[in-house]
Amino acid sequence: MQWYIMRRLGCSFVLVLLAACGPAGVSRSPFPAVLASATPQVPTLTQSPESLVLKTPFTPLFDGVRAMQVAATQMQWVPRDTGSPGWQHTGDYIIRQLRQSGWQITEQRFPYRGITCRNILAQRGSGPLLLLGAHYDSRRQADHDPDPNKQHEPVPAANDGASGVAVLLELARVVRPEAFGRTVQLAFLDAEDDGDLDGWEWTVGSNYLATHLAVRPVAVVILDMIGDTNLDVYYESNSTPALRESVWAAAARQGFTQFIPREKYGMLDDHSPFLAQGIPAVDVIDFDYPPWHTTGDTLDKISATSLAIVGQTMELWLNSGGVL
Ligand code: 1BN
Ligand code: ZN
Repeated sequence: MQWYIMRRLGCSFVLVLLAACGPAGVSRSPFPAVLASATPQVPTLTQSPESLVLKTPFTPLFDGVRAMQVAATQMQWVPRDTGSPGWQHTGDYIIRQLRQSGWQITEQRFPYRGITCRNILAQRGSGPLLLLGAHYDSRRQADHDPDPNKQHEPVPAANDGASGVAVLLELARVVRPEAFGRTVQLAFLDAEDDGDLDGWEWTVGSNYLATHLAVRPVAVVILDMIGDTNLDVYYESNSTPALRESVWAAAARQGFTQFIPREKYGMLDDHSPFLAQGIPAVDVIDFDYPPWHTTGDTLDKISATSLAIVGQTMELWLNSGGVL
């Protein structure tokens, strides 16, 4: 926490430099630079975490169309609740993609109610640890479905599951932590979403990770339900204020008005176990999503543009060392 606040104060001049740089990239979406950058360019940074300065205008590499393909790939496996064949396929797919992108992978297996759960951790870089997480399991029952006959069917989980994984895997493809003096860990969290079903708890995987940390992160960012075609991401009220301000500032820097710096909801989610350990954590979640925990949480409800807005925000935040 102390490290984080010191960096925020010490690097506030970075904001001034960044503010001088205009948005870059071309796409046919209504949002400039959102879907894919026409001229990929890795930002040049000084190597020292003490003096992280973007020397070139920030041109995002994150490609929303690719992220959408990652979401679509997961949707061939429904359901993906912990222990199911679709969950196994999804975990194995995540590992293959991370290997291809050159990340070091650790599988964290642990028992819960007779099932062996699996968190998948990918790491790169050196220096203070920034952890980005998303759950890859899906809810096994659509208990919020308006049709009582469908409430025992599984949630397809395009937004509430596949979207966060899609953004993390596309970030894995484009982000190079070696260039900005940070260790980045991408955490694909298990068993978040079967809470209150047959006595299951929420956030089982993140709870395990937060209580079995090899290295304590300086900041944790959770991405959940961030693919909604109608994206509006408000401050989540339990999240660490300085950290959420820095993420929303990265969005504002790119002109993404879908990040709204006002509190709307507060909830238990995968950031909660880290907060309980005293680790700064933020939940990036758009909870205004009518198909939440229904059979209607399907691929047509999410968009490449929304994935790109969140992905490019996290890309800039990471490239700025998590201090924007
Ligand atoms: C988020 C997405 N959550 C579940 N799916 C966390 C949550 C749990 C939010 C209970 C509200 C109530
Ligand atoms: Zn859910």
